[in-house]
Order: sequence, then structure tokens, then C-alpha cells
Amino acid sequence: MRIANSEQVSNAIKHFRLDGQVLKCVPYGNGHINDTFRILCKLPDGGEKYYILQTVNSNVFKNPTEVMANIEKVTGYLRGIVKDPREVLSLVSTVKGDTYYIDDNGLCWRMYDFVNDSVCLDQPDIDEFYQCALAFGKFQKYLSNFPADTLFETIPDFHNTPKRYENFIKALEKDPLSRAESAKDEIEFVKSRKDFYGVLIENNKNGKLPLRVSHNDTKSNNVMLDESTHSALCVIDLDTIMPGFSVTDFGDAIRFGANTAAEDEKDLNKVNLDLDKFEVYTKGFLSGCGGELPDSEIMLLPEGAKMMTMEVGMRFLTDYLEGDTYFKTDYKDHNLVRCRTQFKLVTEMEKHWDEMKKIVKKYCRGN
Ligand code: ADP
Ligand code: GN1
Ligand code: MG
Repeated sequence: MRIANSEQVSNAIKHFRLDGQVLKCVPYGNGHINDTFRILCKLPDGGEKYYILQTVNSNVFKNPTEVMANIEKVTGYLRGIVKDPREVLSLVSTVKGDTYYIDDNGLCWRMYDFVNDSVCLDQPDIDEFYQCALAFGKFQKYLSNFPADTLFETIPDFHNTPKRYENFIKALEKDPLSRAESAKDEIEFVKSRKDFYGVLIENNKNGKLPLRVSHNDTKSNNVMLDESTHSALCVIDLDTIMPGFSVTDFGDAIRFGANTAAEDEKDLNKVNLDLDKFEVYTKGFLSGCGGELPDSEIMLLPEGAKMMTMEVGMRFLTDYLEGDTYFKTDYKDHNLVRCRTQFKLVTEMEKHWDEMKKIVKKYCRGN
């Protein structure tokens, strides 16, 4: 379901400083949160230029202006580090000189330069997945000296899995649409793993897992690759940049990209963990991080992968119980289907746990 209607879209466009005349505006991308549009403009010299227009979903981000403040700071900082302008998102300013526009309905809009000649992929092959790993690893490295305390927490407790579990239990107790009956096995799956959810937070407390500036939404379709070489260009979807853990950035990417099937595959026989992709991502991510991560953190990468798969599955299930109010859905049981896919992948990770640990150990340096 879209957040904005076409009148609101046309009105929003007028408030941004575009280099030409708008020819076309079409819905774009596969994100679950924001409304995204691609705009085509005719330039005065006859050429053409694309832009990306987005709403910031205020049901998800309670304070969109804080989201925009984070993005402005981080993209400005990254621009001082990278060489090619296509390596960092560029906000387009409004006619008033701001980085966002709030319309009369309170909707927050922003515009980006389109990353030209690029693609982003829902199901990358192994080489493309390596490129995504490099991009997210470098992103972590580039931001290692960024002043984390200047960032707003755009979604409080975003990857606090024990809190996510509490929210799941609350939704289950309310069960407003009486859907719990149709998800008995999935509910049991979540409850039976309750002791696992605090593992990363415990490792943070015991000093093995430091807070770092992280992306927090590392799906492969949040990286733009060069259209012709398929090498990594730019990390996008910066709404959730906040202090977080390296291993959850790693883990969410594995959840999405090392699954042998789509995030919402209905045939669970097709859902497996691709260990070759797991290894290639480990290699690419650590290489991108440039030796920043100590061995004790590297050894927790499998926990990050299982935690994120479990957590996102739990979030899909919670949203199903609450009546699909958070994630965009395409059909009635979409969130239930998505959660089943995640839980099958968790089962695969549990089966291959020792192999996952063995793989990450190969990349430790003995420190
Ligand atoms: P969501 O939070 O809904 O996932 P994203 O910011 O990831 O929103 O954008 C959705 C999709 O729009 C992306 O997966 C990508 O295909 C496309 N996109 C977003 N920003 C750009 C950009 N600057 N240049 C080209 N494509 C973009
Ligand atoms: C959402 O915005 P998008 O589609 O990249 C969600 C992530 C989930 C993901 C599941 C802000 O990501 O946390 O992991 O869906 N983003 C937010 O596909 O909640
Ligand atoms: Mg996205």
C-alpha cells in the first residue's frame, strides 16, 4: 500500500530544485518501508536526468527530521572520504534550501540524485554478493571515526532482539485479529529460542562486541552496483544508520543474500543456507572493514546471522498478528509467509552451525 497519492507526489516534486523539466514519475524499487519514485527530467541542453523521490514513512520513523539530520551528516562526512561521487548518496535541496520538504499532510519528502548506470539486486550471484559485502564492510570502515554520539536513534531498540521478543509476546496476548491460531508452529518456534535473544547484548556487556556506527539494514538491494561491471558503487537506504553491531550488519546481509530462495518463498524446500555465499560474504565484509574487527568479534558473525534471521522472522510474525501495519504486503498472508521463510533459514543455520563457525575462524588472524 502506498503512503502518498499522485496529487501529493506532484506537489512534492515542485518543492525541489531540479535541473530540468519533469517528464515522468513512476513508482520504483522493492523496499518494504518508504514510497519511492523515479523521476525523469529533460535538461535545458536536451539531455535527460533521473532523480529518486521518497517519502519517509512516519509510521516507522516517528521523527523524520531526525532521520534526515543523520543522513545529511553521514553523506557529508562520506563525501570527504570517497573518490567517486557515485560512491555516496547525494541529497537534492528544496527550493528553500532544505534537505527535505514537509507537506500540508505532514508527509516528509526527500530527493536524491539517481545513481546513474547502476543496478541493485534482490538475489545476487556469488560475485555480486561479494561486492555487496565489500560495500558494507567499507561503509563500516569509513564511519569508524564518525562521532557516533551526534547521531539520532531513528528507531529506538531497532536490533534489540529481547525487546522485539517482548513486543511479539504483547502482540500475541492481544491477538487483535485472532490470527494466532493460524500461526501456532511459528509462535512455538519463537518461544522455544527465547534464551538465544540476549546473546549479542551480553557480548556487548562483556566487552567482545563494541557499538559501532552501523547501517542496520544491509539487504543486497540496499547496495547499488555498477551496471556494466557489477562492482560495488554505493550503499543506500540510510534511514537506520545508528550505533549498532558489526555482526548484525553482517547477519542481515546473510539472512537476505545467502538464502537460496527469496525472502518470501512459499516452497520451504527451496530455502537453504548457501555456505559458499556465507564464506564469500565473510571474506568481502572483513576485507572491506580493512582489519578493523578483532577475532573475538569475527567469531560472533554466525550469531549475528542467526540473530538477524530470527529477529526479522519474529518481526514479520508480530506484524502478521497485529494486522500488517508495518511492512508493505502484497497479499493477505504475506507476513506469515515471510516469517516461515526466515524460520526455515534459522533451522538451516542451526544444522550448519559448526561449519559456519569453522568458516569464520579461517578469517581470524590469531589476535
Ligand atoms: P526502502 O527503505 O523502502 O527499502 P530504499 O531507499 O532502499 O527504500 O529505496 C528503494 C529502492 O529504490 C532501492 O532498492 C533502489 O532500487 C532504488 N533507489 C533508492 N535510492 C536510489 C538512488 N539514489 N539511485 C538509484 N536507485 C535508488
Ligand atoms: C525493511 O526498507 P527495507 O525494505 O530495506 C526493514 C528492515 C527489514 C527488512 C526486511 C526500517 O527494510 O529492518 O530487515 O524490511 N526496514 C525498517 O526485508 O524496518
Ligand atoms: Mg531498501
